[in-house]
Amino acid sequence: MSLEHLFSPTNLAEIALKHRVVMAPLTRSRSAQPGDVPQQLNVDYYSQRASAGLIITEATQVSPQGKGYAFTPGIHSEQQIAGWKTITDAVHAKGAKIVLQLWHVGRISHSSLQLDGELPVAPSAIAPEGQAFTEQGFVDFETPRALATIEMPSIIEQFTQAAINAKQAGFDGVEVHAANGYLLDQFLKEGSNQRTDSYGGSIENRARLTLEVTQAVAEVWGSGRVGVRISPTGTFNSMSESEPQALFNYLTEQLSAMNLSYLHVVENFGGASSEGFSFAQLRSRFAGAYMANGGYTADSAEQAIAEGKADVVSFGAPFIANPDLPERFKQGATLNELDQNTLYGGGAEGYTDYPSLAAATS
Ligand code: 8OZ
Repeated sequence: MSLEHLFSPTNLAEIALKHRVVMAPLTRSRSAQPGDVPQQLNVDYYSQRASAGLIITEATQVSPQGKGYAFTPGIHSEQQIAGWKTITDAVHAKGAKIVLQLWHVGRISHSSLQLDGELPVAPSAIAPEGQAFTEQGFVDFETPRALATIEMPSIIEQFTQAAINAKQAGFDGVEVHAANGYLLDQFLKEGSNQRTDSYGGSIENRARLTLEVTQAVAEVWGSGRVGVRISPTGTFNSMSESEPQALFNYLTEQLSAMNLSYLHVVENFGGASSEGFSFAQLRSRFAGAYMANGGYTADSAEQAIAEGKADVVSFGAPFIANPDLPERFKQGATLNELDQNTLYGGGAEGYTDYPSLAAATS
């Protein structure tokens, strides 16, 4: 099958891409300790993958409070900004584009990961099911502390400052992480949001924080360099929503009016069913670029773009095991298999030692 659409250039508003194979954000928990600082090992990993049309970094905490997993990087300290700068320099030297994913985990954290052992914060005091990944191993989630209405500006401020820091670190833009059960998704979906203030209840109220954060970040970067990631049907991290179509149609219309770079839609993650949900309704409501994600192959991505269902497609798992994924797609080459045991934490093994085609044939 020809991959002419997948390998044609495009513009995500202000961000120009040489082709449409995007590296999805991937948590790998390998920043330097203490301080959650990007290091040379991470430079090697990202520069190996710089043949992507666009790299979206792993989720990166906007503040100490926004952290929820051991060893994930931040973008709130001088050392972290300097560490990220070494990554953006290396990726740019190879001619690729890279945006930073801005992350606040909300309740998907643990007091042992928070400053002064404080409880994680969330829209409502409802504990998620499951366990947090801490430096001491997996521990049960706690019941989070519900944010007071007067604290909401400080949440927006955390994203704003992180967006400013990302600019200093030399990125091409930022992606607001409003997917997969983290803070913004916790506000969006009713199972985790039982607030009675202007941030809970109606769809308009539940969408408010995501819209305010995106607006604030767009003021820092210019809207054409800001993307937003959503997972309308996702149930990962104990998410539930009875009216996802109405909620995400509304959110998408509001985001569309901001003239953003792209909308990044997790169509499929962790086996949750998307039956009955129309991603086409989001696509038709969004004026900017639509980035599809979740279980795509080169052929299904080509087809989605050819049929106008998406503008670009992001690949997660395949990019972990295949640093030269675009080249493998072009050649129709076999893909390396992913090692599930080296996804999170550790060093170079399962991180920077997956072979490229060139290495395998030399
Ligand atoms: C898997 C493990 C840890 C974090 C996400 C940031 O789902 C994540 C994540 C996924 O967006």
